[in-house]
Amino acid sequence: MHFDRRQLLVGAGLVLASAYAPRVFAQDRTAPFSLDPLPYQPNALEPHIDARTMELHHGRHHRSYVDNLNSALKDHGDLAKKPLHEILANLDSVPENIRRTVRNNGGGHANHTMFWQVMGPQGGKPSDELRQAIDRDLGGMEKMQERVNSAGQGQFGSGWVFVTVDKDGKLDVTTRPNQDTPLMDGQRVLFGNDVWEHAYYLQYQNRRADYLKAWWNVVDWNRVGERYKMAREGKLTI
Ligand code: MN3
Repeated sequence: MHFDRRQLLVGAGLVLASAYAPRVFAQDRTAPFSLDPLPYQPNALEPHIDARTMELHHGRHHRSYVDNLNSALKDHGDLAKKPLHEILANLDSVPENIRRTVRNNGGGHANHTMFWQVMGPQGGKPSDELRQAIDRDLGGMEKMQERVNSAGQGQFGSGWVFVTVDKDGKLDVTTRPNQDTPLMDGQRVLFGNDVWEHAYYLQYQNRRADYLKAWWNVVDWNRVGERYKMAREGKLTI
């Protein structure tokens, strides 16, 4: 049987489209928040991220952010009616006695919800639209990776490195300490990497640079592309 290149690409596209049926994003939920299951097996990202790290990171660390956030909000019915991105963008209006808890754990919930979504065992390639934005705003794939790696490496202590996207689709690279997120400044996160030691220490020990480099192997560009499209449509929240 003979296939030309175009037929092969169309065929591959169909397979990918079915494998990547839109996932329900935890976008606009309100409290009590819940921990969604990992969208793949804990060992799916090996050899780049080991299963034990994934189990602990998702099942213990992320779960504790969700539990702590819910318990902080449980006597604040007004806040509990707001979606997470709105709470995070208006931390000044969160009562002072729970503000730090909401900042740390609400940020942690938003950051990790994004994090699991943008990784996967089948990385794919950025969509044409996203690729053009990466070329235009970040100097291409290679330069973007260098910039993200170097920002992630330069984040002292715990934190995150993010690629943000604005409503015009413009991309930028930024970092935040702890569980802070650009959502707290009303921005949107296209994707990002967790540089807390809990994200890599079992496998990489203190070699954060090796983890940052290896992480690109598990970025799911199909998912990132979906998020880019949602951002352009004003539908991306967390
Ligand atoms: Mn983490």
